[in-house]
Amino acid sequence: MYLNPSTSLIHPFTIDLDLERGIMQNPTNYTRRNLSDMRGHYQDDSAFEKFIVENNDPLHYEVFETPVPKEYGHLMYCISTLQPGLIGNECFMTKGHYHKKIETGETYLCLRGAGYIMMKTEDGQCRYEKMTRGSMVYVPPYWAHRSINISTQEPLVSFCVYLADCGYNYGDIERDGFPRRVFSKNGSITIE
Ligand code: S6P
Ligand code: ZN
Repeated sequence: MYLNPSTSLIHPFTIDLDLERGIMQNPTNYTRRNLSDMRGHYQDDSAFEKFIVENNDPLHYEVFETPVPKEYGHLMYCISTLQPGLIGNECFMTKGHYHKKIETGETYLCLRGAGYIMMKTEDGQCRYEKMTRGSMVYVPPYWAHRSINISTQEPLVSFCVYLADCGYNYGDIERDGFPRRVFSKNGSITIE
């Protein structure tokens, strides 16, 4: 058997997903972001601070992972569950990131809810793709990506697959944001 020295040989395994609740049973890695972790990302800073105080810094989104070696050849996957709500009129969203290995892509399969994957490139292109149950969005290499929940009632639950050694670059999005934002005004969605 030929073994690539940069890829560990591990045993196959199975994990159970609760598709409705948007959780992974017994995840090894669990990331919880509260709304205060999103400081600087929403357009309306005063609505953001007011929401935190009035709602006691609520849960914003969660990521459940069962890790594999962070090495060339392995695939990582997660369930990402984004709460519904608005800051002012702006729909709840994740921070968003480029992959550190920017030449690596990702797939997002929507399990529940409704929203968008907002994407941009370093040379200023911006695109978005709609997410409803059963949509599988392909995020190609070089595109930063964030999830946006357009429901005010239901979480947006995604199942994502990406290269285990892709890494994260959050700093560029914290500095520059995305060119477009998603708002819900009197029940209609606008992308501005
Ligand atoms: C990882 C993938 C998702 C996000 C998750 C949270 O490559 O894109 O697991 O990490 O949806 O979003 P963010 O923007 O905080 O990483
Ligand atoms: Zn990613």
